[in-house]
Amino acid sequence: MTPTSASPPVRVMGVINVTPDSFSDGGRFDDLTSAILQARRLIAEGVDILDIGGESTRPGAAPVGEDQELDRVIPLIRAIRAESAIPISVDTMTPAVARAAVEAGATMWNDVSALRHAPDSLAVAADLGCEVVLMHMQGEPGTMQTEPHYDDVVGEVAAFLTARAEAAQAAGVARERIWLDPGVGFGKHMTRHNLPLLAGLDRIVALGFPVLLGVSRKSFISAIDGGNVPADQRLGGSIAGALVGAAAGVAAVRVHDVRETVQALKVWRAIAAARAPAV
Ligand code: HH2
Repeated sequence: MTPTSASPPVRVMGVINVTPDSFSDGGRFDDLTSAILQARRLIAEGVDILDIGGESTRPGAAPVGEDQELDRVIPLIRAIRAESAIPISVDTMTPAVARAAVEAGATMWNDVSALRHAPDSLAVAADLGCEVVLMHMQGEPGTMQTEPHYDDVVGEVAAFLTARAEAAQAAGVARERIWLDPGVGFGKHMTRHNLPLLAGLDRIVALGFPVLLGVSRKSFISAIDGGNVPADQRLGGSIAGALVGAAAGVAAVRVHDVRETVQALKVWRAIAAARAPAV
């Protein structure tokens, strides 16, 4: 997709994991003070949305109890909201955490289970009236990378997301509040599934909902680049993925490196707009 001066810029969602074990920033922001400083830093770097998570979803991560998840995310959301109007998303599969987060000032529920994790997820999302991200995942976080299988990964992800968007609307979630996310790395073979999915992103965008894309620092970048690249050295691949998303028309990218991504998207947009015919 070639942007014009009229197309909205791709938004940048900055990740803050208040966890000891997230795959790339685990342990860095798991006390309130360092998490608040990181939020301020990402805001200064031009972030559009902050995504706050209190439970790692990496394969094999230990599940976290509801009370612990609340203790991790709610004070941070409150503290950010006390000093900024920045949109805040909460990355959780637990309806009670989403509810408390929205009460504390979050505006979006980012659910990697696409509102399937708890029996009341759909009803709570409808009741909260916030924006909701429905993400595709094959299997459960603990085991999803064991043997993922697809006959047609783009078609199956698109069909799943369509069905979840329909279920959300049937439960009372307003259509204009629904976002879709293809779930790169969630129950997908490193290259055989993630790469065709990224190459076919335009088909997910064509479903007609804003699309959020998360490729930042993910393992497939290391797999392509020799197989042994630590998470904090995957910036080049992360930016390549963000630009592929931008070209396919995603509405937002979920990233750890905000400043660099904001700059890459600005440059991409300026060049692409210069190529568009004058109107
Ligand atoms: N990826 C991660 C977590 N949440 N949410 C959405 N919507 N899309 C994603 O691609 C996505 C997500 C995994 O990344 P991270 O939060 O850095 O790691 P961890 O799950 O280990 O906390």
